[in-house]
Amino acid sequence: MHNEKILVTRSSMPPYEEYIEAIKPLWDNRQITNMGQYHKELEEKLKGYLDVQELSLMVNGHMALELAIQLFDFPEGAEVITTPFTFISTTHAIVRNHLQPVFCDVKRSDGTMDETKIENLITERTVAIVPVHVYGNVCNVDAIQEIADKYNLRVIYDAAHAFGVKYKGKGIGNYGDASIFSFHATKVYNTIEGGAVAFSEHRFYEKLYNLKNFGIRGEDLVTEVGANAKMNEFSAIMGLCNLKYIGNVLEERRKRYHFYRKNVETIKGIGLFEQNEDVCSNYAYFPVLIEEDYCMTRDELYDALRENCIYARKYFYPLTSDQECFRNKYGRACLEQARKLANQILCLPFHDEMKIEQMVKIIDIIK
Ligand code: T4K
Repeated sequence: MHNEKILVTRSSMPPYEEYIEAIKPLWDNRQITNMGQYHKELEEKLKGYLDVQELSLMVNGHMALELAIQLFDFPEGAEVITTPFTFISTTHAIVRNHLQPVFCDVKRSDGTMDETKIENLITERTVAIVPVHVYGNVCNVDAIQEIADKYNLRVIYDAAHAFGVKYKGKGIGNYGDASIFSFHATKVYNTIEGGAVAFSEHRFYEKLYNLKNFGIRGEDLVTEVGANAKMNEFSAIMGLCNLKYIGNVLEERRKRYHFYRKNVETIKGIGLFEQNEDVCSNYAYFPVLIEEDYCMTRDELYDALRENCIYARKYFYPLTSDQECFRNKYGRACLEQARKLANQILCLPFHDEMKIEQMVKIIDIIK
């Protein structure tokens, strides 16, 4: 235990024999990709689990976001209001669609986009809002929709962290025009690599099908310019297997989350995000804020943990707007709160199989 590495997360996997048994048929029929039987089955099952009307599986969360944005045929150079306090994928997806990100500040309470600062950023070139349910914390979806309706904007949620989250009893993928999920190995639920777009307008299903499969509609027919973003059958089967255990995974996470919370919330200088009563959480991450009155800086604590083989991560520092590829390009608005959070944030190791001794060790070091 002394020198055991404790990483920020650990992939959930089904029992080995179960997965091996489940992939056996692939050796008979040899259809291992291109929307096979398991792809279809997983799409149906996830629609049910996530409580959404429509869902299109993707090769990963990033392509899900890129293609979800592409769905709307926004004019080149149009502006999209988004958050810089996120994984770089969110901003890349906007820029790779030839759109301009306009960064909005976030809230101290939960790290999501500050809805009171959106309207000031709207110009006649604004076409959409891309907020992020960061750590599974739900954005103020009602206020954001109101603004979108007032200015005729699309809302595309990056719900990469929000698998299984419910808001006011409804699946989180029901809000906005579309939401994307990530099923990456590091997420609450994984298909090794994978993702999905959830939406309610059925016509988007056909369009996303084209976008993820080269626009091919028949052996001799290509109707649209598309990418290749299909989920393969090995991933789909991993998804089907993992889905059987998701209830247990979430319960184990819930217990560990409350154990951490109870033990760190009383430590001077350690801040936590607020919990929202309307949200049924998936306990995706355990982020803490290392505030001014803590006995050392965030980076010093990060180093102290590493010296003990504990690999906490600075998700999300630096702000995407401060990354080398975007710096001085799109900045305008004041990002005071976002920058403060980025400098204070630390995600502690957290997953469904974490041992209580590992958590105690981490808590003791922080204390
Ligand atoms: N939007 C948001 C808000 C996102 O956070 C993400 C992804 C996306 C969009 C895009 O979705 P995807 O295209 O990725 O589906 C990780 C993930 O690669 C990335 O999915 C995730 N967000 C981001 C926040 O974190 P890294 O570079 O920190 O991963 P890495 O390799 O350092 O892994 C961290 C720890 O996880 C390891 O120390 C051990 C554990 N791990 C990792 C892998 C790869 C496992 O247990 N199994 C594994 O296979 O990016």
